[in-house]
Amino acid sequence: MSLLTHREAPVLDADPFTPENLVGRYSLHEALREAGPVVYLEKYGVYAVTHFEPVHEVLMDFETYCSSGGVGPTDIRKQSEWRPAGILESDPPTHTAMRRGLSKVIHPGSVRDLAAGFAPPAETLAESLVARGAFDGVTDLAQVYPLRVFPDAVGIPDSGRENLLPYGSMAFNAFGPRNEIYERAFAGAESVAAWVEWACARGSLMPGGFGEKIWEQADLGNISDQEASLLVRALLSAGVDTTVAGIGNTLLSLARQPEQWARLRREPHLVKFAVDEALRLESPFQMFHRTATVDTELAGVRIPADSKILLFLGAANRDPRRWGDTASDFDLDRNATGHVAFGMGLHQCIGQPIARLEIELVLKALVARAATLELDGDPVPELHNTLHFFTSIPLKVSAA
Ligand code: OVM
Repeated sequence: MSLLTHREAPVLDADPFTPENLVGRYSLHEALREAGPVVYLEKYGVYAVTHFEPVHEVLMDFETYCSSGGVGPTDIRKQSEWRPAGILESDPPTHTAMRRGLSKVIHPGSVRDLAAGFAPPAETLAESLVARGAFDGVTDLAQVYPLRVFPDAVGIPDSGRENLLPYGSMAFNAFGPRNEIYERAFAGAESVAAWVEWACARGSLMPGGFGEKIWEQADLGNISDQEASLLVRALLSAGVDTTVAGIGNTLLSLARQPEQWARLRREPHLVKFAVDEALRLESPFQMFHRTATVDTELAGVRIPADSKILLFLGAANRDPRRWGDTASDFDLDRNATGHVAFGMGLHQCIGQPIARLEIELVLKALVARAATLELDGDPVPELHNTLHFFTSIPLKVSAA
């Protein structure tokens, strides 16, 4: 097939990063999907992909759509970023050693060992919140639980942990444009980034955690010292905000459909399916970029070399072409596997067993204690360039 047969992408002036479009993201997704599988966003000079099929194709083809150009809007091969590139912004062969080193540390077996320690805090929290009858799903639970279990599992030093959420906010907002949201996230950037650099160092980490095990990979010669530090950084930046969002968004999905809670009460073994369905429907990580390495074609649309491709994971996860007419409903009977909330392919989230464990334990503990879960006010959305979550979700529960 000749390149000449490929269509040019429809050109749109839509801006996915305005407050209106971030809060109303699902109407924007629908409009973008209707305009075509791949559209050119004039304002940012990027190709936006919203259909499931081509999003999946891009994620799987790391040679045509590389990560070393950065997963934000700037091509970091041409323009340097606010911090050195890590595993997320690398391609094979650089990526290979880092990924292999990290997979020796974080794998289903090592995560299974965490469950014994992660379960009791989930139960204690659920117990006291159900006793209260009304609570905030975010500030009382989604933000509290991950901070109680995850930093200890990594061995992050006690002092300065208040920097974790601000650092996550910097890392993920920087995958979007340099707008007001970005500026706000970077207001105290210097001291936050300095703490993180310190916390990732071998001497700062507490013994027994994932952090120390990553440094052991450097001792074994599997990765360099610099790579070890970058891998600990990856856990710090990607391991907190994302699970806060995952827990909050799961509670919201269920509170909106009380009959689904009743079903979980009757069939608690469905908790793990509820988590996947919530990750699909209200995906915490909504958008990031790839960079085209060559002139190519995606869903019949011409893409010139060096173009930035903006992947809408959340739109792909609600694409009716893949999920049917009920794509926008939470449905415990749906097979949600194959969603791209954790990405797909080479860079697929390596921490996902930890994220799943945290969300599942919180949900299991609540399902065991609350006969009902309902909204008790309006959720407040966070304005964020790439993450989708709420700063408040008022909930009411009745004790079982
Ligand atoms: C980083 C990093 C690594 C992996 C994922 C991520 C999804 C960030 O190096 O900070 O966000």
